[in-house]
Amino acid sequence: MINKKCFGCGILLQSTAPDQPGFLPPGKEGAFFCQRCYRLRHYGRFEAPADDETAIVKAIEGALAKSDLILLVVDVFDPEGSLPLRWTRLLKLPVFMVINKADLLPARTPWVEMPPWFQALWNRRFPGHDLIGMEVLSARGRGPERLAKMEALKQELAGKKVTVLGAANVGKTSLLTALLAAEDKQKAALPTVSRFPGTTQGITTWTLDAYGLTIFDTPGFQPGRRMGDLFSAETASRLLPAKKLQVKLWALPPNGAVLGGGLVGIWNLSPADRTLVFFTGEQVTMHRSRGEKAETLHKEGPDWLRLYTKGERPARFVEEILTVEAGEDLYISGFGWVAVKREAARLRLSVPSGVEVGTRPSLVGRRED
Ligand SMILES: Nc1nc2c(ncn2[C@@H]2O[C@H](COP(=O)(O)OP(=O)(O)OP(=O)(O)O)[C@@H](O)[C@H]2O)c(=O)[nH]1
Ligand SMILES: [Mg+2]
Repeated sequence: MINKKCFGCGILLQSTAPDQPGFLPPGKEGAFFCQRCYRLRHYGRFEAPADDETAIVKAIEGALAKSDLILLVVDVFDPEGSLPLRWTRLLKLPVFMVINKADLLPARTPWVEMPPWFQALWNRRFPGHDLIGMEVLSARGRGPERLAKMEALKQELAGKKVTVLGAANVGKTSLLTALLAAEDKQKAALPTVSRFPGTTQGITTWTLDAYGLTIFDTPGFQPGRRMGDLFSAETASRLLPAKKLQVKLWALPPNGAVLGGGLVGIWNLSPADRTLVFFTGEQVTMHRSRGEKAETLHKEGPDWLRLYTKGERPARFVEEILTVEAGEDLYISGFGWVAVKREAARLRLSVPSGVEVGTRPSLVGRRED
């Protein structure tokens, strides 16, 4: 044991067991990053984290015990997946919500529409827990506006000890990096961020002296009901939008279907055409079809359609028939959503078993049509 934590992911470093977490080759004991972080940062090669959810929750509780405040990070692409009910037991301190990845929203969507929408979801999920503040931002990116947001957030949090909490891949470490960026830190001394869930493995502690602010970054666990949670880290990373959401509008005839990534099938069971707007990550192939052809394509997931790594085909799909009112979304956690325009639509949905789906008031696009 070297008795020092990896700067990148927070794991305790050691030089004795190459196949165990936190390994640093002998002779490299002075390095800041474990071998896993080194490979991830330099070659983009990801090795799954060792800890299970119980160990992660224990580590998070340790950080919470030293904190005044929770900085809860949620991903604008997957509000429901970012707010699993299982958070309830961790919400022991005042909560400040950061709605991250706002850059993914269509250009015409005003960011100011997000806080009231997320506040309503929060109230439905965690009644009795108050939010002490909310901020919409993009942890990734550049520009003076982003710097101003980070400055405002640091002032808001000044003098506090803060635990950053959130599901895997929502951008906790990216937010921390953005907060540290203006502090003149070298890139090489910043924590590891990646498109794979499970990057951060232990608690890392950061201080911003000018603000009397201490930040604990934490590992995120996979809540289990997001699409990516059912697959390998590689497939999960492909579901993650890296740039503005792919928005596709279709007038779907009766019995017409839209298929996505070999993962989602949606059929229009309404008696007439329905206008549906699909929001997904840019790597999801969407395809319109109908009849027997649609059933076969969805069932077989041909190479050109499927997003998941070959061999990862879900064992079981479940079907649901539901009515989505005009002005509502049908959300598929971790995959995206379908906004229904003008008239209510009766839809048949097929998704891998275990994924959270449901209807909600439209998140964006109220003036998209
Ligand atoms: N488009 C966009 N992507 C972001 C933003 N913030 C983070 N990401 C991306 O989301 C992915 C996950 O970011 P991380 O900061 O590693 O997420 P995390 O919550 O720390 O994840 P774990 O450590 O696995 O719990 C990376 O690919 C980031 O580049 C953002 O504001 N906009
Ligand atoms: Mg992280």
